[in-house]
Amino acid sequence: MGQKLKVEKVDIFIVPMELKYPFTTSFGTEKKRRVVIVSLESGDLKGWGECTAGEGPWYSYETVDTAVHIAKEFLVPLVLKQEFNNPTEFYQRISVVRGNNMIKAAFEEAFWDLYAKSLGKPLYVLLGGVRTKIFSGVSIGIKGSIDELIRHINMYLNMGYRRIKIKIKPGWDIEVVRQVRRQFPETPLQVDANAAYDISYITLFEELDKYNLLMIEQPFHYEDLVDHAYLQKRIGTPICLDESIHSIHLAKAAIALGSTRVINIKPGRVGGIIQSKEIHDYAKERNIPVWIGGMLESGIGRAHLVALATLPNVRYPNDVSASDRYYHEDIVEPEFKLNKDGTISVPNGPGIGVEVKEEFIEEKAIDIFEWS
Ligand code: OSB
Ligand code: MG
Repeated sequence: MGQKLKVEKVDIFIVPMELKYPFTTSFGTEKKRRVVIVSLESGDLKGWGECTAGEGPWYSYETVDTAVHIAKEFLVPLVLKQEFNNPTEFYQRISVVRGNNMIKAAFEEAFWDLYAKSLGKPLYVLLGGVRTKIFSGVSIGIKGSIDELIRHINMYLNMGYRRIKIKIKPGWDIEVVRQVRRQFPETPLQVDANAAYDISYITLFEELDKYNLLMIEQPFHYEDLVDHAYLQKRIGTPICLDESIHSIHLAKAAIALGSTRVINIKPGRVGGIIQSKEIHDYAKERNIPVWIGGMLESGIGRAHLVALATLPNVRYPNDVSASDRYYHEDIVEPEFKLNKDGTISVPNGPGIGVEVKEEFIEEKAIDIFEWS
């Protein structure tokens, strides 16, 4: 068995990363992310995690700056110089902080990487992963025109992606889906509303139900489990909740109410890998398939997503695309690449299994905080 790991040093890097294409959802456009990278050191080992908070409180209330504040004032003092036998002990220690899941997830991810490296094992093996390649889909933002969207879909299908997700919002929905379906009648296709609608749009969803979509992601407000359940009774297309599911508790409520038939699991949103796994396991027992969502992560967050996507109840393609779908240059080596069969291979080295380009990060970082 492993030995206790003492967190001897914590580093936080704020790394600006420019997306290749602006990413527009019903709540706004992202072009540049300030990525918050957390590294934990013990002896000669280093573990890495990534915070998925955005610039503004749109997808979630967390932002880059609130994440850094919670890290500095609360999380670092809880873990620095402390010893942990395993990730569960680490998770319990930081659980005294309510909410703020994205920055807690970054710390827990870093500890998992450290722990897996201390055992010399790949992270996905420790998590109970069952596959060495994961199915990769692509999530495409709202574009200036339907023609432009169709060009992007063609580009990604030609690269080998096997599932397309498009964003919808009022005024960019039924006509878009109609034209995309006409061009791509057989392509596995799903839509994501990022909570832009309410129950008054029920006839629009009954109409969308006719387009053989894999699922409809988060149509309504993130707190509205009841209306999602009502909608799910009226349509055959599975509803998949994203924003609504912040924890195992909400996953239980949504499943019990019939608000969701599929769950998008994002470690940042649910507060880490342990919570992700707990939701995965609970859904598995109830025959609710899951898949792993993304938040435009750099290679560090991506590596954790890839490890989670190896779990057995991940039964749809994931929003985990190759590094070059997002960024000109990633911060890990090798970068994540798409195989010809639309999969991404799971790295087999210890921990996250990819090398972090530390010099590159130090050069690019606009802020670095260190504690030891
Ligand atoms: O709702 O899934 C979402 C990106 C930012 C915020 C919310 C979402 C997304 C995506 C991108 O859809 C998925 C990816 O990382 O490829
Ligand atoms: Mg979503």
